[in-house]
Amino acid sequence: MKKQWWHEMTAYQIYPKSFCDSNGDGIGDLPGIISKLDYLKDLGVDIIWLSPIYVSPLADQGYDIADYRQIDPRFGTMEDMDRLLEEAHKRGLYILMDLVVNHCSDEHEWFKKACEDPDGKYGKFFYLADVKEGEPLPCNWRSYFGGPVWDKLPGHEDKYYLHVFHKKQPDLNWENPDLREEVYDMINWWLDKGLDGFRLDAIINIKKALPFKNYEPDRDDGLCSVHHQLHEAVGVGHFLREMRDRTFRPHNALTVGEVFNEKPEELPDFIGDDGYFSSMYDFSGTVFGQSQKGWQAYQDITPEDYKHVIFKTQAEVADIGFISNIIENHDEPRGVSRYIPEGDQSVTSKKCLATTYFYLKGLPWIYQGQELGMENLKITSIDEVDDISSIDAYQVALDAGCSPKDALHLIEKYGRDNARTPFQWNDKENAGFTDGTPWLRINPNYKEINLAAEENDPDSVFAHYKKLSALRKSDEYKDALVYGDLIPYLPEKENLIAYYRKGEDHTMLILSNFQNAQCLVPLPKPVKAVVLNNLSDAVIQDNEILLGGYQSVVLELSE
Ligand code: TEU
Ligand code: CA
Repeated sequence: MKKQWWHEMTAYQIYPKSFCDSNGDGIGDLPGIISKLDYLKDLGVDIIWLSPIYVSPLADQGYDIADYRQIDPRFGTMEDMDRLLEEAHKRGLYILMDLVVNHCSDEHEWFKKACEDPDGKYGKFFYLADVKEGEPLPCNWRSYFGGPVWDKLPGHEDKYYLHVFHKKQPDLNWENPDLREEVYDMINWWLDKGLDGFRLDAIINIKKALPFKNYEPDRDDGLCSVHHQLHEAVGVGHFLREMRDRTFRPHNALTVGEVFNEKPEELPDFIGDDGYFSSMYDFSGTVFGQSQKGWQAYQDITPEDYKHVIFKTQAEVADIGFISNIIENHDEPRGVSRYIPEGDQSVTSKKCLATTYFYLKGLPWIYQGQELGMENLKITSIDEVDDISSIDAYQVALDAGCSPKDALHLIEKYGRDNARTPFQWNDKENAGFTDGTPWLRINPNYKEINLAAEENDPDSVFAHYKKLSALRKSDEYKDALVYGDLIPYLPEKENLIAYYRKGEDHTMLILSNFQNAQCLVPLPKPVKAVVLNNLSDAVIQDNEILLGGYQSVVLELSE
């Protein structure tokens, strides 16, 4: 793997709607983000990805774009965006936007024109099909947000359009070179403006298995998961390579793909030195335990499972490329609520999880609020839920026989609102996020979990994230913590997640005890230094270390 300019950096995801509201309308915005750039710099962040801020009806919170070249007024203006780029670059920060080009909004002018003239130029930007009354749909795929992927084209009784996500997110037809040209043009327009790169939304979906056909239904609705066709679709690489060569590569842009279903043998194509993207996320922890049947069939992830999946990815990626490591994002529950067994969430266990994933080989990502140890949200009624995928999953769970109480509990565990509640800046009204009424309610735990409380506390989760980032990029340890090989240590020892990072000059051993009980761990070599510790003591004796509950240490070993 060739070294890249961003390998030593720390990346951060902002969900703009919930980050910082500057004008009291209850919605986070670009001026709010600009006002927090110094905060991010102080945390140790170098790269910022903004979830979508383009003009959008917000049917899927901005992942339904009506105009790719305008900022939604709720988020600010193009002048704000230009100022954000300028202020970020002044501070040595890089900005990535979200590239959502599997689909657009049904309120995009392309789609409106397609409705006006399905046989014209813009009709061919989408997947349209003639279906007469009583005839079957072209295929029985189930949209990611529930229901068939086909809906009636507005204004036409016998025409349907494809949407693998929400019905307000019509899929763009990447088989059409005219559509691809429009997309490349738009990407170059942003990169020419000075944008540093993109996170590529749902990008694997741009290639469909054609012609459309039915697969074996996997629920009583007679539909099947989109995954069946994704598995069969061949040739996405052609589109991805073309897009890279026409846009990202000439601009030396940083790109991070959202890819869920890669096969290990495809990793070099995706993130090798000549890969389609700079990096892509490791979702192996995210997808663990999922089921096509719905959330009621999901299985929890234990520390042992977590260890298994992260080490598997690390072994597969090895030196092929640089994976992006996460514990949460705007689609997932809070990492501390997911990966730490229920009831064990504490400042210590949160730091333990943080250390564990942060020093995996790859680019560490922090999702807003993660650095405070923000947790999942409690729900008392389905009416409190905003997330469209949770609303669908709730119904699916009820249909499968769950009680309303159990179905709500599933949403508390897996729903997307968990990560979308506003950032907890302080313990004042609305957690300091807004002077108005927040668009989504604040997690009531903001009185305890908030930046103001953590900022000057050397033992806070926040302080720990600062240390994690600083240590990783320090001149002293980056040879090991950024570039060093990752080798699992005692992988069979239950509830211990341990690995070496072996650099040219340093050998580090990262040990994390994922349980409340103590754990005695043999040390392979004498310890030269304890460089990070989430407890005040490290009990080392006779080539052994006695780790306390959820203790996590970074040790430098003697050569
Ligand atoms: O997510 C892609 C994706 O596959 C999601 O459907 C994911 O499985 C789901 O959110 C889990 O509940 C991306 C975005 O990250 C997501 O926010 C968007 O809703 C989606 O694409 C459509 O653009
Ligand atoms: Ca606002």
